[in-house]
Amino acid sequence: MNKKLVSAVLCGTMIVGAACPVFAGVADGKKVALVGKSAGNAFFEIAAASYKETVEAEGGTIDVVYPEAATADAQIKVLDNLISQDYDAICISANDVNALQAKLEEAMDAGIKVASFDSAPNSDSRQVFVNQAGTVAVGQALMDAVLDISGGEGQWAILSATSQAANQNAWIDAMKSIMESDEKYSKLELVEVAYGDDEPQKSTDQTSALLENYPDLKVICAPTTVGIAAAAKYLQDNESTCKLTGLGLPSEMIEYTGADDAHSCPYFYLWDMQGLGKLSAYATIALANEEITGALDETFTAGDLGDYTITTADDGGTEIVLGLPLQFNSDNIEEMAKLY
Ligand code: RAM
Repeated sequence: MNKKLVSAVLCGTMIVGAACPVFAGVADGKKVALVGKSAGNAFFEIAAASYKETVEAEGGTIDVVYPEAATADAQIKVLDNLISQDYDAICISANDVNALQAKLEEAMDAGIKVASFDSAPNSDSRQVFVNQAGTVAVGQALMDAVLDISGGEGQWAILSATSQAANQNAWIDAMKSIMESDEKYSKLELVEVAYGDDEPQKSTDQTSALLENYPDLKVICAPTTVGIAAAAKYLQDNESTCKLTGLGLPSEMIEYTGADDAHSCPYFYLWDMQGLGKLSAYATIALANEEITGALDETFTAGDLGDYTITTADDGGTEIVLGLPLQFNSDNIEEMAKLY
Protein backbone atom coordinates (compact mmCIF):
# COMPACT_ATOMS: atom_id res chain seq x y z
CA MET A 1 0.00 0.00 0.00
CA ASN A 2 1.46 3.41 -0.79
CA LYS A 3 2.31 5.86 1.95
CA LYS A 4 -0.46 8.34 1.16
CA LEU A 5 -3.03 5.55 1.34
CA VAL A 6 -1.64 4.28 4.65
CA SER A 7 -1.87 7.81 6.05
CA ALA A 8 -5.42 8.18 4.79
CA VAL A 9 -6.53 4.83 6.28
CA LEU A 10 -4.88 5.62 9.63
CA CYS A 11 -6.48 9.03 9.63
CA GLY A 12 -9.87 7.55 8.89
CA THR A 13 -9.72 5.20 11.89
CA MET A 14 -8.56 7.84 14.36
CA ILE A 15 -10.59 9.01 17.28
CA VAL A 16 -12.35 12.26 16.49
CA GLY A 17 -10.31 15.24 17.67
CA ALA A 18 -6.87 13.69 17.10
CA ALA A 19 -4.81 15.37 14.40
CA CYS A 20 -4.42 13.58 11.08
CA PRO A 21 -0.82 12.78 10.14
CA VAL A 22 0.68 15.14 7.57
CA PHE A 23 0.52 13.53 4.13
CA ALA A 24 3.83 12.65 2.54
CA GLY A 25 5.23 15.08 -0.04
CA VAL A 26 6.37 14.07 -3.51
CA ALA A 27 10.01 13.98 -2.35
CA ASP A 28 9.27 11.83 0.70
CA GLY A 29 12.37 9.82 1.63
CA LYS A 30 14.45 11.12 -1.29
CA LYS A 31 17.99 12.37 -0.75
CA VAL A 32 19.23 14.89 -3.30
CA ALA A 33 22.26 17.15 -3.76
CA LEU A 34 22.49 20.52 -5.50
CA VAL A 35 25.91 21.47 -6.89
CA GLY A 36 26.64 25.10 -7.85
CA LYS A 37 29.44 26.47 -10.04
CA SER A 38 31.26 28.21 -7.18
CA ALA A 39 30.85 29.31 -3.56
CA GLY A 40 30.23 32.91 -2.52
CA ASN A 41 28.06 33.80 -5.52
CA ALA A 42 24.67 35.22 -4.45
CA PHE A 43 23.13 33.81 -7.65
CA PHE A 44 23.61 30.22 -6.44
CA GLU A 45 22.67 31.09 -2.86
CA ILE A 46 19.32 32.50 -4.00
CA ALA A 47 18.57 29.57 -6.33
CA ALA A 48 19.69 27.07 -3.67
CA ALA A 49 17.46 28.61 -0.99
CA SER A 50 14.32 28.08 -3.04
CA TYR A 51 15.49 24.64 -4.23
CA LYS A 52 16.10 23.58 -0.61
CA GLU A 53 12.82 24.99 0.64
CA THR A 54 10.97 23.07 -2.11
CA VAL A 55 12.67 19.73 -1.49
CA GLU A 56 12.20 20.01 2.28
CA ALA A 57 8.55 21.07 1.96
CA GLU A 58 8.01 17.93 -0.14
CA GLY A 59 9.57 15.70 2.53
CA GLY A 60 13.01 15.12 1.01
CA THR A 61 16.52 15.80 2.32
CA ILE A 62 18.92 18.06 0.46
CA ASP A 63 22.60 18.97 0.61
CA VAL A 64 23.85 22.07 -1.19
CA VAL A 65 27.50 21.64 -2.15
CA TYR A 66 29.97 24.03 -3.79
CA PRO A 67 33.30 23.18 -5.42
CA GLU A 68 36.49 24.84 -4.16
CA ALA A 69 36.86 26.72 -7.45
CA ALA A 70 34.71 27.43 -10.55
CA THR A 71 36.34 24.56 -12.47
CA ALA A 72 35.34 21.14 -13.76
CA ASP A 73 38.14 19.49 -11.74
CA ALA A 74 36.80 20.93 -8.50
CA GLN A 75 33.26 19.75 -9.42
CA ILE A 76 34.62 16.26 -10.19
CA LYS A 77 35.94 16.09 -6.60
CA VAL A 78 32.50 17.08 -5.31
CA LEU A 79 30.84 14.46 -7.54
CA ASP A 80 33.27 11.73 -6.39
CA ASN A 81 32.23 12.41 -2.86
CA LEU A 82 28.50 12.43 -3.72
CA ILE A 83 28.72 9.19 -5.73
CA SER A 84 30.19 7.40 -2.70
CA GLN A 85 27.05 8.27 -0.68
CA ASP A 86 23.56 7.04 -1.41
CA TYR A 87 21.99 10.03 -3.16
CA ASP A 88 18.88 9.47 -5.25
CA ALA A 89 19.62 12.43 -7.51
CA ILE A 90 22.11 15.22 -8.17
CA CYS A 91 21.32 18.56 -9.82
CA ILE A 92 24.37 20.44 -11.12
CA SER A 93 25.26 23.76 -12.78
CA ALA A 94 28.25 22.73 -14.90
CA ASN A 95 31.58 24.54 -15.02
CA ASP A 96 32.42 22.87 -18.34
CA VAL A 97 30.27 21.42 -21.09
CA ASN A 98 32.25 18.21 -21.75
CA ALA A 99 34.72 17.68 -18.91
CA LEU A 100 32.17 16.31 -16.44
CA GLN A 101 30.83 13.63 -18.79
CA ALA A 102 32.77 10.61 -17.47
CA LYS A 103 31.99 11.49 -13.86
CA LEU A 104 28.30 12.19 -14.46
CA GLU A 105 28.00 8.93 -16.45
CA GLU A 106 29.60 7.15 -13.49
CA ALA A 107 26.93 8.71 -11.25
CA MET A 108 24.13 7.57 -13.58
CA ASP A 109 25.67 4.05 -13.79
CA ALA A 110 25.61 4.00 -9.99
CA GLY A 111 21.83 4.60 -10.13
CA ILE A 112 21.93 8.30 -9.27
CA LYS A 113 19.63 10.43 -11.41
CA VAL A 114 21.38 13.45 -12.96
CA ALA A 115 19.58 16.74 -13.48
CA SER A 116 21.23 20.03 -14.36
CA PHE A 117 20.20 23.64 -14.00
CA ASP A 118 21.54 27.05 -15.09
CA SER A 119 24.60 25.71 -16.98
CA ALA A 120 24.19 22.45 -18.88
CA PRO A 121 26.77 19.68 -19.22
CA ASN A 122 26.49 18.04 -22.67
CA SER A 123 23.41 15.98 -23.46
CA ASP A 124 25.12 12.62 -22.70
CA SER A 125 26.01 13.85 -19.22
CA ARG A 126 22.51 14.66 -18.00
CA GLN A 127 18.96 13.40 -17.98
CA VAL A 128 17.25 16.78 -17.76
CA PHE A 129 18.36 20.41 -17.98
CA VAL A 130 16.33 23.20 -16.40
CA ASN A 131 17.06 26.22 -18.59
CA GLN A 132 16.13 29.51 -16.92
CA ALA A 133 15.22 31.06 -20.28
CA GLY A 134 15.77 29.87 -23.85
CA THR A 135 19.43 30.25 -24.87
CA VAL A 136 18.53 32.10 -28.08
CA ALA A 137 16.03 34.28 -26.19
CA VAL A 138 18.80 35.38 -23.81
CA GLY A 139 21.23 35.98 -26.71
CA GLN A 140 18.59 38.02 -28.55
CA ALA A 141 17.74 40.18 -25.53
CA LEU A 142 21.42 40.91 -24.88
CA MET A 143 22.28 41.60 -28.53
CA ASP A 144 19.36 44.01 -28.88
CA ALA A 145 20.39 45.76 -25.66
CA VAL A 146 23.92 46.25 -27.05
CA LEU A 147 22.46 47.61 -30.31
CA ASP A 148 20.14 49.99 -28.47
CA ILE A 149 22.59 51.23 -25.83
CA SER A 150 25.41 51.76 -28.36
CA GLY A 151 23.10 53.78 -30.60
CA GLY A 152 23.47 51.17 -33.32
CA GLU A 153 27.21 51.29 -33.95
CA GLY A 154 30.68 51.14 -32.46
CA GLN A 155 32.91 48.90 -30.40
CA TRP A 156 31.58 46.61 -27.74
CA ALA A 157 33.09 43.86 -25.59
CA ILE A 158 31.89 40.90 -23.57
CA LEU A 159 32.96 40.40 -19.95
CA SER A 160 32.20 36.74 -19.26
CA ALA A 161 32.64 34.30 -16.36
CA THR A 162 35.22 31.50 -16.93
CA SER A 163 36.32 30.63 -20.47
CA GLN A 164 34.87 27.12 -20.02
CA ALA A 165 31.48 28.12 -18.54
CA ALA A 166 28.85 26.15 -20.47
CA ASN A 167 26.01 28.66 -20.07
CA GLN A 168 28.00 31.83 -20.81
CA ASN A 169 29.59 30.21 -23.86
CA ALA A 170 26.17 29.17 -25.16
CA TRP A 171 24.83 32.72 -24.72
CA ILE A 172 27.94 34.22 -26.37
CA ASP A 173 27.60 31.85 -29.34
CA ALA A 174 23.94 32.84 -29.64
CA MET A 175 24.85 36.55 -29.57
CA LYS A 176 27.52 36.06 -32.24
CA SER A 177 25.17 34.25 -34.61
CA ILE A 178 22.40 36.80 -34.06
CA MET A 179 24.90 39.60 -34.79
CA GLU A 180 25.83 37.93 -38.08
CA SER A 181 22.26 37.12 -39.03
CA ASP A 182 20.93 40.65 -39.55
CA GLU A 183 22.24 43.75 -41.30
CA LYS A 184 21.08 45.94 -38.43
CA TYR A 185 23.99 44.72 -36.28
CA SER A 186 26.61 45.24 -39.01
CA LYS A 187 27.98 48.50 -37.58
CA LEU A 188 28.76 46.87 -34.24
CA GLU A 189 32.28 45.59 -33.67
CA LEU A 190 32.85 42.96 -31.00
CA VAL A 191 36.45 43.69 -29.99
CA GLU A 192 37.09 41.14 -27.23
CA VAL A 193 35.60 38.48 -24.98
CA ALA A 194 37.29 38.93 -21.58
CA TYR A 195 36.99 36.51 -18.66
CA GLY A 196 36.56 37.60 -15.04
CA ASP A 197 36.10 33.98 -13.83
CA ASP A 198 33.07 34.99 -11.72
CA GLU A 199 35.52 36.60 -9.26
CA PRO A 200 34.77 40.24 -8.32
CA GLN A 201 38.41 41.43 -8.35
CA LYS A 202 39.34 39.71 -11.58
CA SER A 203 36.15 41.03 -13.21
CA THR A 204 37.06 44.57 -12.07
CA ASP A 205 40.61 44.20 -13.45
CA GLN A 206 39.27 42.92 -16.76
CA THR A 207 36.89 45.88 -17.00
CA SER A 208 39.74 48.29 -16.38
CA ALA A 209 41.88 46.54 -19.04
CA LEU A 210 39.05 46.71 -21.60
CA LEU A 211 38.71 50.47 -21.08
CA GLU A 212 42.45 50.96 -21.37
CA ASN A 213 42.79 48.82 -24.51
CA TYR A 214 39.72 50.22 -26.27
CA PRO A 215 39.31 53.92 -25.42
CA ASP A 216 36.32 54.16 -27.79
CA LEU A 217 34.50 51.23 -26.25
CA LYS A 218 30.77 52.01 -26.13
CA VAL A 219 29.23 49.04 -24.37
CA ILE A 220 30.31 46.12 -22.20
CA CYS A 221 27.91 43.18 -22.05
CA ALA A 222 28.51 40.98 -19.00
CA PRO A 223 26.35 37.81 -19.11
CA THR A 224 27.29 37.00 -15.52
CA THR A 225 25.90 38.42 -12.28
CA VAL A 226 29.38 38.63 -10.74
CA GLY A 227 30.90 40.30 -13.81
CA ILE A 228 28.12 42.84 -14.31
CA ALA A 229 28.15 43.97 -10.67
CA ALA A 230 31.95 44.46 -10.71
CA ALA A 231 31.89 46.27 -14.06
CA ALA A 232 28.92 48.45 -12.98
CA LYS A 233 30.82 49.72 -9.96
CA TYR A 234 34.06 50.30 -11.85
CA LEU A 235 32.40 52.19 -14.73
CA GLN A 236 30.28 54.32 -12.41
CA ASP A 237 33.08 55.14 -9.95
CA ASN A 238 35.28 56.20 -12.86
CA GLU A 239 32.50 58.16 -14.57
CA SER A 240 33.17 56.22 -17.76
CA THR A 241 31.22 57.00 -20.91
CA CYS A 242 31.22 53.26 -21.68
CA LYS A 243 27.82 51.77 -20.78
CA LEU A 244 26.90 48.36 -19.49
CA THR A 245 24.28 45.66 -19.92
CA GLY A 246 24.12 41.90 -19.35
CA LEU A 247 22.68 39.50 -16.77
CA GLY A 248 22.53 40.66 -13.17
CA LEU A 249 20.80 40.38 -9.82
CA PRO A 250 18.61 43.45 -9.17
CA SER A 251 19.76 43.51 -5.53
CA GLU A 252 23.38 43.83 -6.66
CA MET A 253 22.65 46.35 -9.44
CA ILE A 254 20.27 48.80 -7.75
CA GLU A 255 22.85 51.61 -7.31
CA TYR A 256 24.07 51.36 -10.88
CA THR A 257 20.83 51.10 -12.86
CA GLY A 258 19.33 54.11 -14.60
CA ALA A 259 19.06 55.66 -18.04
CA ASP A 260 20.97 58.85 -17.09
CA ASP A 261 24.68 59.73 -17.07
CA ALA A 262 24.94 59.13 -13.34
CA HIS A 263 24.35 55.39 -13.76
CA SER A 264 26.55 52.91 -15.61
CA CYS A 265 23.80 50.47 -16.61
CA PRO A 266 20.61 51.61 -18.41
CA TYR A 267 19.03 48.16 -18.13
CA PHE A 268 19.92 44.49 -17.88
CA TYR A 269 18.23 41.08 -17.75
CA LEU A 270 17.80 37.97 -15.62
CA TRP A 271 14.92 35.61 -14.89
CA ASP A 272 12.71 34.50 -12.02
CA MET A 273 15.33 33.26 -9.54
CA GLN A 274 12.94 31.70 -7.02
CA GLY A 275 11.19 29.98 -9.94
CA LEU A 276 14.52 28.60 -11.13
CA GLY A 277 15.23 26.98 -7.74
CA LYS A 278 11.70 25.63 -7.44
CA LEU A 279 11.42 24.24 -10.98
CA SER A 280 14.88 22.64 -10.70
CA ALA A 281 13.83 20.99 -7.45
CA TYR A 282 10.60 19.59 -8.93
CA ALA A 283 12.43 18.35 -12.05
CA THR A 284 15.02 16.57 -9.88
CA ILE A 285 12.28 15.03 -7.74
CA ALA A 286 10.33 13.88 -10.82
CA LEU A 287 13.49 12.17 -12.12
CA ALA A 288 14.21 10.57 -8.75
CA ASN A 289 10.62 9.26 -8.65
CA GLU A 290 11.00 7.91 -12.20
CA GLU A 291 8.01 10.00 -13.17
CA ILE A 292 10.14 11.39 -16.02
CA THR A 293 13.30 10.13 -17.72
CA GLY A 294 14.20 13.36 -19.51
CA ALA A 295 12.72 12.28 -22.85
CA LEU A 296 11.11 14.76 -25.24
CA ASP A 297 7.43 15.57 -24.58
CA GLU A 298 7.29 14.07 -21.09
CA THR A 299 5.35 16.25 -18.65
CA PHE A 300 5.35 16.72 -14.91
CA THR A 301 3.84 19.04 -12.32
CA ALA A 302 6.16 21.51 -10.59
CA GLY A 303 3.99 22.21 -7.53
CA ASP A 304 2.23 25.58 -7.73
CA LEU A 305 4.31 26.57 -10.79
CA GLY A 306 2.08 24.24 -12.77
CA ASP A 307 2.75 21.70 -15.51
CA TYR A 308 5.91 21.64 -17.63
CA THR A 309 6.77 19.75 -20.80
CA ILE A 310 10.25 18.58 -21.78
CA THR A 311 11.35 20.19 -25.06
CA THR A 312 14.36 20.01 -27.40
CA ALA A 313 17.43 21.97 -26.28
CA ASP A 314 19.76 23.82 -28.65
CA ASP A 315 22.55 21.30 -27.95
CA GLY A 316 20.45 18.40 -29.26
CA GLY A 317 19.49 17.16 -25.79
CA THR A 318 16.32 18.02 -23.92
CA GLU A 319 15.42 20.79 -21.53
CA ILE A 320 12.69 22.35 -19.45
CA VAL A 321 12.45 26.11 -19.99
CA LEU A 322 11.35 28.21 -17.02
CA GLY A 323 10.23 31.27 -18.98
CA LEU A 324 11.41 34.45 -20.67
CA PRO A 325 14.32 36.69 -19.73
CA LEU A 326 13.08 39.62 -17.62
CA GLN A 327 14.29 43.18 -18.08
CA PHE A 328 15.29 45.30 -15.07
CA ASN A 329 15.43 49.09 -15.40
CA SER A 330 14.84 52.18 -13.28
CA ASP A 331 11.07 51.53 -13.28
CA ASN A 332 11.14 48.11 -11.63
CA ILE A 333 14.54 47.66 -10.01
CA GLU A 334 13.53 48.77 -6.51
CA GLU A 335 10.66 46.29 -6.34
CA MET A 336 12.67 43.44 -7.88
CA ALA A 337 15.71 44.05 -5.66
CA LYS A 338 13.50 43.06 -2.69
CA LEU A 339 13.07 39.62 -4.24
CA TYR A 340 16.61 38.80 -5.44
C1 RAM B 1 26.66 33.98 -12.63
C2 RAM B 1 26.90 32.52 -12.94
C3 RAM B 1 25.62 31.82 -13.38
C4 RAM B 1 24.88 32.63 -14.42
C5 RAM B 1 24.61 34.03 -13.92
C6 RAM B 1 23.88 34.88 -14.95
O1 RAM B 1 26.09 34.10 -11.37
O2 RAM B 1 27.88 32.45 -13.92
O3 RAM B 1 25.95 30.56 -13.89
O4 RAM B 1 23.68 32.02 -14.80
O5 RAM B 1 25.87 34.64 -13.61
